Amino acid sequence: MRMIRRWWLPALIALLGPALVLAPAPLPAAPPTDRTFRIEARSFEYTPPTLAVNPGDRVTLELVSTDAAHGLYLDGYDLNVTAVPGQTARLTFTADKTGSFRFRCSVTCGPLHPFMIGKLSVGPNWLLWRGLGLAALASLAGLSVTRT
Ligand SMILES: [Cu+2]
Repeated sequence: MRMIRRWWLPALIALLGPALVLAPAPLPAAPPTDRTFRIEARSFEYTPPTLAVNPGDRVTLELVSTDAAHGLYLDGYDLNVTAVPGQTARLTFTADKTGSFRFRCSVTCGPLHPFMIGKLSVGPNWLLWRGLGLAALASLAGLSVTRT
């Protein structure tokens, strides 16, 4: 068995790896707007469970509970709102942090309360795309040494 190295693959990996990690995320395409989401909370889920906004958007969450008192605590933004049945609770904030943020129920509402979670995405998920790019580079590195 003999190892054959393709000289250009390590060079390509050495160039693309840091570029993938260090390249700044492109500027958001859409200008910031006002967005309102009506979120229905019931034991033990949110509808819709995922929200997506653009960085800089002014976001209003209208939390409506259909059975018992529920809350919504937004990780990363450290915001909380609680809703009782029959009343709409509102929370307005500017989405000035990019990334993926969990929101979870902040009122102990029953046995599955810890699993009452949702997700807010602010901007595209660059971390995921960078991760996929690095994974592709890693498989390329695996191919750079070929047994013949
Ligand atoms: Cu709860």
